[in-house]
This record gives sequence, structure tokens and C-alpha cells, in this order.
Amino acid sequence: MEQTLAIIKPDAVQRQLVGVIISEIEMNRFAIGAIRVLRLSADQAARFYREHQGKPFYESLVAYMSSGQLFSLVLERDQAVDEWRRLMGPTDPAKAGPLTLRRRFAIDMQRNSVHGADSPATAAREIDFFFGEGA
Ligand code: IDP
Ligand code: MG
Repeated sequence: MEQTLAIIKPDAVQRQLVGVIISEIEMNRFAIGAIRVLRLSADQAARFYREHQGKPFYESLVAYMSSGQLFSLVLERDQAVDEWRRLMGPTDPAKAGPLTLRRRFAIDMQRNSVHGADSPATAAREIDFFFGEGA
């Protein structure tokens, strides 16, 4: 059993896609270990994506991720990190397979509907960000 951190991003919440995305999560045999609905401040979004600081899309990404409510989730199953990234598809929805969440729901490369941690170590850090002491 492994944990990963998923986010249903503001573009998907705003378009009322939470139900269908959670349905896909459950159909793909993830258990939901924790869930939180919140709006990030610009400061919090900047901290969450600090590894991207300095990239051309960073400022816009921070503004978008703090633009509305999001759902953060702890997902649990075997190979949770890789399996969730497989279900999401790649960052660019145009390159994503037809059954992936990003191909089905993303608007563009920034507003790509879902987030997933990229390794078990990142998952642990991101779970702490949303669900740890002082989160
Ligand atoms: P990931 O979400 O697939 O792990 P990352 O490279 O970690 O992709 O980028 C984090 C987020 O930043 C993406 O999900 C997307 O919202 C945004 N992003 C990444 N690259 C671009 C880009 O080239 N243009 C616009 N937004 C981008
Ligand atoms: Mg990433």
C-alpha cells in the first residue's frame, strides 16, 4: 500500500467535475485516505510550486492555483504514485491518451484539472503540506 497526493485543481472544481473525477479515482481502486477543500493564498501556492520558481509559467501558475477552491486528497493503493500519474496523463493534455483525466477534462497545459506527486518522497512532502501539523 502506497500513498500519493492528488489535487482537483480550480478549473475542474469551477466546472463541477469533482464528482466525475472522484468516481474515476474509486473505479481505479484508490482509497481516499483524506480530503480537504480549500483555497490557497498566493503565498501558499508559491510555496507548493517552489521547484518551478523562475520558469516562464510560474507567476501565472501561482495566480491560477490560488484563483479558487481546490480539493486535495490522499490516495492509497499499490503503486499509488505511478498509477495516479498514469490515470492523469502527461502535463500537456494534447499529448495525453484518450482515457486519461487530463485528455478528457483539461482546458490547456496550465489548467490541466489535476495534480499528482511525482515520487513517494514528493508525496510525503505534499501530504504534509496539506494535512500535516500547521497545514
Ligand atoms: P505535472 O503537474 O504534470 O507534474 P509540472 O512540470 O510539475 O507538471 O508542472 C506543474 C504544473 O505547472 C502543471 O501541472 C501545469 O499546471 C503547469 N505547467 C507546467 N508546464 C507548463 C507550461 O509550459 N505552460 C503552462 N503551465 C505549465
Ligand atoms: Mg509536477
